Amino acid sequence: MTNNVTPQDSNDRGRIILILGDQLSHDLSSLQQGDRQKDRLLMAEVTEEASYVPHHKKKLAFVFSAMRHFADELSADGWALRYIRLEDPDNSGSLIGELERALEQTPATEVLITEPGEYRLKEALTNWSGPAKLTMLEDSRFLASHEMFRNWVEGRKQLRMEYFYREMRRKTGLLMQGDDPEGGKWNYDSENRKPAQNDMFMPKPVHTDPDKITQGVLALVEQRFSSNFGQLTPFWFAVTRKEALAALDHFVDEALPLFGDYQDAMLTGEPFLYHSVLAQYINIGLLGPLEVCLRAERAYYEGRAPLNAVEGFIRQIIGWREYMRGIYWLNMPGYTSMNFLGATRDLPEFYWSGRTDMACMAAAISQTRDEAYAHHIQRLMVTGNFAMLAGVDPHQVHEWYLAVYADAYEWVEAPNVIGMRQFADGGFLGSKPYAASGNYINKMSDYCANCAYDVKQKTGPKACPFTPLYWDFLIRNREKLSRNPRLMQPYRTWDRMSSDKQEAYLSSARKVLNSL
Ligand code: FAD
Ligand code: DLZ
Ligand code: SF4
Repeated sequence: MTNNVTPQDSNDRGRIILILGDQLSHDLSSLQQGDRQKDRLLMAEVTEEASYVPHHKKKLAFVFSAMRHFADELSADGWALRYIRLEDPDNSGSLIGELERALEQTPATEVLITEPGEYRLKEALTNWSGPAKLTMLEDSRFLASHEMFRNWVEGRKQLRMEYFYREMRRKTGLLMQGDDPEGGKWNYDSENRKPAQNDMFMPKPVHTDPDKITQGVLALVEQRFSSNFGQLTPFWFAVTRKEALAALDHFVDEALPLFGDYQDAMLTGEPFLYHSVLAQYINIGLLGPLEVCLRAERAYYEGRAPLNAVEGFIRQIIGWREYMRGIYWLNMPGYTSMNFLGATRDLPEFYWSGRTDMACMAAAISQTRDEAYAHHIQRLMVTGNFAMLAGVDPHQVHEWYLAVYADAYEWVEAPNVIGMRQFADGGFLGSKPYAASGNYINKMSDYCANCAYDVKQKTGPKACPFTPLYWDFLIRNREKLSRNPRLMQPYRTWDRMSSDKQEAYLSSARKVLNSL
């Protein structure tokens, strides 16, 4: 990748700067290096990007509307911009097709692009041999460059996010007092595991009314993607930087103070609790990860939010988010087809319909359908946990997550799903599979109280399906997992059970699996 391109490098015909749908940042490296007088911008809505997985309708509307608003801002800023809409009759359907069409109509000697977030597109562009030289710039919106991550990885036997996170705290200076972490501890997670009650005040994320542009996009999505998953309206996402900043302010003022305490809680009818609902804005470029963290840090220093909340929030962004990206690029290609546990079951149909008697699954899936959103613990401990316990093919699980969430891009989704969630990478990312029975869900939510199954029953037709599946998962994968030090205890517990009890678990699990 080249970092030092100047306008003088190109000849009189100027350059084309291709801006992707998740690169909607005015400080994007390609825009920073561009020349308003000579260069031309290209943005294109294309079928290929809109259908590499069957994206949720709200995600499609969000991306297209944010792209159109960003294009208007760039034009107002004095850039010459070619914007191709999805409904344009000459639209070739792919980004490369649109690049070639733009070059045919107005030749240029160079194409400038900030590195795409996904391997698939980076490969396609890198291998492109069109009539212009292609220069790819690093994506400086991330806080850890590829080089920094590779250096951090080098020589380590084990990669653990916690140590990477400490590096990132030092690098950014966030919540640091000299060389020491604010408050004396790096991580306050042990304070962040309270279950929530439904009489608590829950701040709702800011709802932005669709303007004319968004209304046009909503009609387009309804017309072109009517059979895609998800509820299109009410549509309330922010689609401009200004609106996303308002959403950030609202989160910091209203929800951040309790973000930490209830980070792992789940509650019927409360899809957002104290979560920020900002990932879609950060991932598309409307907000920068550092500015988001700085706002949260300021709230702490001004006494408006406690340390456990602010540290927890900042860790998700400079820790997990950057770490996931590093893991992705370290392992691509190939990461998305890993299947360490050899799981082959098809994704059950109810992941799309939400029709299941399991109250926790129905809640997580129906809110995913309505909002293109579920918070971390729902993704991790409900839908993802069930898929792993049931032995669902991790690639199908990956494609589901990539499709259904407004914040889903492969660079962040795949490490979360293939690595952290499904253990399909065999422990490259996490030290053990996150397998949990119904007890965990019962402790952290109120779902079980309204479920057709009984979380207290361990076996039999009324038993919570998670519990027999948990044991079945461990036994099914014993050869691959039993040497994992963090799983010794459950295997010892199993071995101490009577054979009748063991058989009761396994036969209950078989019945659940046969019913899927
Ligand atoms: P909050 O709970 O408010 O967290 C604050 C911010 O921290 C988020 O906005 C996000 O930017 C960041 N963050 C938190 N956890 C993670 C994480 N594990 N990895 C990366 N960033 C994190 N996140 C995505 O952005 N896109 C995805 O496609 C995605 N897929 C996931 C799939 C699974 C199976 C799991 C377990 C997690 C996934 N995550 C994904 C991480 C996390 O669930 C979402 O970032 C979060 O739920 C978004 O909601 P929020 O903005 O309210 O987050
Ligand atoms: C997600 C998405 C969608 C739905 N549509 C477009 C599009 O029409 N044009 C575009 O440039 N980008 C789109 N995107 C975002 C891209 O898929 C994203 O840039 C790549 O996956 C790389 O991260
Ligand atoms: Fe989910 Fe089991 Fe609780 Fe039902 S009983 S809500 S299936 S954890």
